[in-house]
Amino acid sequence: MKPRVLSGVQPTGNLHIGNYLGALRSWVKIQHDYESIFCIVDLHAITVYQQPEELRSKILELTALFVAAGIDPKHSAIVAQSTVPGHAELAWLLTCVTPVGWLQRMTQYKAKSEAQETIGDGLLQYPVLMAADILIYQANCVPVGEDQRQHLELTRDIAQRFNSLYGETFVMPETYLPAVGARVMGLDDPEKKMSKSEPGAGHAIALLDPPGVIRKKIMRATTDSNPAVDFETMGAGVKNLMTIFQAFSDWTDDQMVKHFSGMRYGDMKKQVAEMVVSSMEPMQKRYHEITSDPGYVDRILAEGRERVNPIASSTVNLVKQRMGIYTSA
Ligand code: AQP
Repeated sequence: MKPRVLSGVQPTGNLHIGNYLGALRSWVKIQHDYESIFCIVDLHAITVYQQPEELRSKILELTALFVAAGIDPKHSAIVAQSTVPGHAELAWLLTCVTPVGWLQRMTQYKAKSEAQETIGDGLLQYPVLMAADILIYQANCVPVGEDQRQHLELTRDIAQRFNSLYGETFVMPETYLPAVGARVMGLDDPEKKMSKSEPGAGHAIALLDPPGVIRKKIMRATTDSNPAVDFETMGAGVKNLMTIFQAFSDWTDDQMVKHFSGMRYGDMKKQVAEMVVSSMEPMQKRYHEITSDPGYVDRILAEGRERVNPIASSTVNLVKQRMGIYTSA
């Protein structure tokens, strides 16, 4: 039996090249080495208010983007998290073994709660739900971007605590980070992670941005006061553009240094833009083909649910038995 891989993305805002290089591309690369489950984590999305109609359409858009990016729905289950009731159920069971101090220490909680007038409890519980997403499938491997590393460590802590209280139950999941592109920074502010929820037209490159928009965003990206690329002294903005190029091209460090050293920023940006545009084009074409069949995405989500729901139910049952909760025969 193949080991299992699990990961997810929130259906919020527009999926960007950071989400792609940090997560989605790894999924595509490794999916056939594993029994693969990829989730649209809509229960996570509502930890911050989402306009309901928009959320509904983002779930469908994201499913189509998974397939357009190369997830093979015949092999990999694509699942809307809320359609498998076990995720929320297991999250509650795990909440009961999770000290609140562990959750308050999470950097994403601190950052996201700062931006809210009133902090919903869901924002604090977010990493417990994420632990449930992973542990419910006994996933061995979780490919994510760097920003999720802390949540993965917490998942292992929760699993270990449960196992020590109630006996060996959960598999310990391993974090999988891409070698290049695990943390893509904002084009307008390279000190900040590229993020869907960050305002600013020049911040992120969305996967569905037309070529002209991609070019414009990259040409306006923040650099530094040097005139040309110098790998010894480059600032965060130039480094980020080099990371983006390298991640899309799969070039080695040596190739990057040979090709770009001394290149003026204007010329370098043009090459980065063309690399991104040509990488996005096939995905965008496929996305438009997929969305021209109105029932396709719904069928994929229904099939995904069918495939994973029995695994989820069996884990929830096991956890209930271990905890002593009543389970019908
Ligand atoms: N800038 C990034 N670089 C590399 N990987 C990234 N990821 C997110 N931003 C970057 C990875 O994308 C996956 C899905 O992320 P998510 O939607 O679950 O939420 P997030 O991590 O909070 O991503 P965003 O874009 O910042 O969304 P919002 O603004 O809605 O919170 C994860 O594997 C993540 O590591």
